[in-house]
Amino acid sequence: MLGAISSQAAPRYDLVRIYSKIKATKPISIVVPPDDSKRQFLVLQGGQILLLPEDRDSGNAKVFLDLSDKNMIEKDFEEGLLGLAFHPKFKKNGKFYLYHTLQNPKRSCLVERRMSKTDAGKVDLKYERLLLSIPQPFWNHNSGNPVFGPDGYLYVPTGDGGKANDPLDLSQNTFALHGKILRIDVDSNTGALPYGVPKDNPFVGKEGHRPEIWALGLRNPWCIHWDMSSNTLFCADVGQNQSEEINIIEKGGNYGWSFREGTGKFALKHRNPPANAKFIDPIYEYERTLGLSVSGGIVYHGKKIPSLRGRYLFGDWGTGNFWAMKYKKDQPAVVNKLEIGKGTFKPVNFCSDANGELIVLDWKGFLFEMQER
Ligand SMILES: [Ca+2]
Ligand SMILES: [Ca+2]
Repeated sequence: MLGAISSQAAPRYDLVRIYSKIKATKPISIVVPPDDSKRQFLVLQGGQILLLPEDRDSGNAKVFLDLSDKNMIEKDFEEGLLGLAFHPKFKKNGKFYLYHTLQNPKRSCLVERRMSKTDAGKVDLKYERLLLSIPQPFWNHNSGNPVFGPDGYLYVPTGDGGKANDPLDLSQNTFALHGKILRIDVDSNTGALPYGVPKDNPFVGKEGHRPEIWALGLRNPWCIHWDMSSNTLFCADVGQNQSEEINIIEKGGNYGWSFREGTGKFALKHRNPPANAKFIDPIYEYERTLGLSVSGGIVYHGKKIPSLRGRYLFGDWGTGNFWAMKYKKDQPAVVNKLEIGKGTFKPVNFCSDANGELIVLDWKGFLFEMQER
């Protein structure tokens, strides 16, 4: 196993339920637009985006957008509304981006939407611009939660298409957009594409490569996070049956799937990588004794939990285990398992609220804040 487990006595924490009067069925993320409004949008996998009220005791969450009548879901475990990202200039242009699945044919889509120019606070329901439509051979591993980077480009993580064993070998296929992190410019157009390809993308002009690819060899990244203070792109990649991974994404990096799972050879596939293949190992991995599906998080920069400041927080959807990682470039990651008073718990995402404080989303429909005991 990579990364050291610290043996220091760790502080203890409690997860305290917030917004308990709001029905948060299968929450995916909480997103705060970059417009100083301090609004907090709760994305639900079933297709709704709710505007959380300022008062955490209120049950009055307005529906911002409702896509639940779209034919998004055949199998509700990994399909549905899987991401929302506000344009960095949202305040000016009102644009935001949704990532969701659609059926017949099964696909995952990145769509640009915008706010009404006449009806303040409402979405222009007539405007919809399709940027990406990625065919999905299977219902699972669609990835999600695209984010804008410090460069203003949109980073879109995609899964390997699904089923087990990456059966179509898509993650290493540089013609395919599956099993990748894509980097696109939503503000321009390259050729006939509805988006621009940044000229400094690593595979621009390279034969046999889609130029949108920023990194490859991923299985089902859930989730990616740009820590703007250290200019680092974190990526949790869900494993199959060997390892759950935390990766630092580098331009043009190959993260190994499905030749490898974690730092080891992916044992179920009898396929050897090309002799010149170079893979980037995760900075941390854990095995089945600790969990079975990693949920990546955020680097915490809030004020309420001093012991976690500057730490990357992540957890496991299967076991409810929860960790804080201290990471500095070129140094081994130090990971602490957090002692948390809780019952069964399925962390699906770790988000910042409008004040930069942590909100943990439980797939069972609960939102929590964390308090140091
Ligand atoms: Ca899929
Ligand atoms: Ca990997």
